[in-house]
Amino acid sequence: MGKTMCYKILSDHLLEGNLRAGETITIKIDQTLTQDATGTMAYLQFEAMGLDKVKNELAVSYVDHNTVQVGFENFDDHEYLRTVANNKGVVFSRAGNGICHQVHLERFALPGKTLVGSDSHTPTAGGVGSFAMGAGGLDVALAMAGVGYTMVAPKVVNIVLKGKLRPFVSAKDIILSVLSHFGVNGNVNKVFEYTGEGVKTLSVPERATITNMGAECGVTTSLFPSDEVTYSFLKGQGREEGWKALSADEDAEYDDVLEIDLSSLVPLASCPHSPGNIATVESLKGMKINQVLIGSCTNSSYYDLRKVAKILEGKTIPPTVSLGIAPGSRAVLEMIASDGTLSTLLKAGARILESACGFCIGNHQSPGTDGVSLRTNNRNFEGRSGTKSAKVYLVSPETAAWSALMGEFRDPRESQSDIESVKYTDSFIVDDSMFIFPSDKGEEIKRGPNIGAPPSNVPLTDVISGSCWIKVGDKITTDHIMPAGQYLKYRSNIPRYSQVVFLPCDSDFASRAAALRDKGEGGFIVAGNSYGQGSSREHAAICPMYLGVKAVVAVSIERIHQANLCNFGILPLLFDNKEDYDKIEMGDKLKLESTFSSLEKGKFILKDETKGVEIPLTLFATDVQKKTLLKGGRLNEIKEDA
Ligand code: MIC
Ligand code: SF4
Repeated sequence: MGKTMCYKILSDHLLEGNLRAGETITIKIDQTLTQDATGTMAYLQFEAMGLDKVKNELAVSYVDHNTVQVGFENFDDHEYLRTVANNKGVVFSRAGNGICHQVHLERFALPGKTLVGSDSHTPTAGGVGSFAMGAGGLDVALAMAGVGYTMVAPKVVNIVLKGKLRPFVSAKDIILSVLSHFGVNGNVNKVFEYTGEGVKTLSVPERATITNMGAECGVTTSLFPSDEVTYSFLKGQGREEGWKALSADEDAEYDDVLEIDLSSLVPLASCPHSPGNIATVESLKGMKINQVLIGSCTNSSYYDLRKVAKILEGKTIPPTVSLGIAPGSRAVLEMIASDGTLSTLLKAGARILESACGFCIGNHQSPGTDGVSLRTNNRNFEGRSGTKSAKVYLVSPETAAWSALMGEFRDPRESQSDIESVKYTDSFIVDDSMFIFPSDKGEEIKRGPNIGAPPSNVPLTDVISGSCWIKVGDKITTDHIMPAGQYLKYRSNIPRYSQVVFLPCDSDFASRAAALRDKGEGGFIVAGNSYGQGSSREHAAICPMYLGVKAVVAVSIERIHQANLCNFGILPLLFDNKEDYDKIEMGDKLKLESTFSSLEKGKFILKDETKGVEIPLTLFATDVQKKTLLKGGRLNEIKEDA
């Protein structure tokens, strides 16, 4: 039987375990990436491991999330990141150089390499055939220390692309159609592998838009084959020596197959408040809009912006619309500046934003009250934009540009622009001057007052008594658990950041939890389906841990968040019977007994002493993670091993 591309790369990197779907395996990690909002914790944790230098092939630290810099905190973080990178042998990408995933794709990602990044959109690099996964900062720190990455061998879903996209329909519409099929949950431990004749009609940036947003389905990663299109892209970047052909065998067997006829696709949109709420743009036609934002790691390439400029050319946006455009990297900005595209965008009334995450993470450009915002990024969770009452729709750059001109939701196929005259090109400006490559003389590490040590947990106790501190519903994202935007600057200051745990759901949570913790109670979070979807931020585990949360009891938990819970010693427990979710109420007295033997068996009984019921639960953890949970988290294990 032939092999999938996924299993070819995994078997090349296998360190331990049986390479069969569902088994726990450990693989060698070639490359790592971090960004500033998760990077400070990752490097503090790396420092705690006591190593002089990183041990993996390539480690890159990007500054792209916290570049608004209100107050001293972000600049201090950047200085810490710059100096620790220099000291530990990490390549540093300075603020202004661009968004980690766009820049990594341009300058470092390679077919057949493994990459883990402390950001959930790391699978963007799958656009060139890299096996790239998002992970918590601690897992990335371990990969930098040369420790293999332990994961569940995935099921592989084959997405067969047929035909060719029609004008004004683009890669974003492909991934939105994948999302409409698979949804935002139920895809844990799966990999999407794209094959079929349609693949060769897509450029690398288009492929990367698709692999980027596989993260919204919750898959481990997404992969495109490495072919002549990949070669030409890497050649344009001056990196063709890293190319190799890589694809699935003709007779590879897959766990599931979805066929998409590209020529039948139409412009689509993700409606509020989930990337999985898909509608056709045609069905939204006429809805008035206030804001259009083009950019983010999903759709900010040179090709994207040239298509946008073609639609805007010679026209001006109406006074009721604010249009912001953030090129994905400094190289993209340089290219649009040198060929006249930038001036077309400016003449159309666009506000040019920094090459950074910015609006996507709610760092700026919050919409007005009840505003309708069309964006080309990948997440539209309620409140993520910084305005709770706003409605954010995710669309392609073509839909965004045409709607910006019309002042309302409109299908870009109505536009008369000669979009087909915009040809994709692999001729890029390459300029590495905003990278700092590590030198032999390690610089002294600078730490501002906002940077505290990562806290660790206490080891597991045999009895956990406490109560249900919060009960939440389905699809609780890490943005609900740990809001970003204006609070991002506290990422390196856990006591301060912990004050906003669950703020969007329950503004009293943090103070109530801290008071109960101080009385010696243990905290239980009770949740529905797909708890912890979205980002890789380990703060969604660290801060609840800091407040005294001991267990999450849920119907289901997403992959990266489950790993983060284990890394910080919080038990991830799943209801054996979904209906038991209804039995527990907030404030109920809860108890777990004989946790040591329960951990061993993977089966727990939760006593709800208020209701007088016993609820059977299954531990969602591998054997390796069970050991971590017993010690109260990975940091304790590391300290013991040292
Ligand atoms: C996101 O898009 O949600 C983020 C911000 O990039 C996160 C990382 C973080 O919270 O710092 C992610 O995707 O992992
Ligand atoms: Fe940055 Fe947004 Fe991409 Fe996250 S999704 S890395 S915040 S651009």
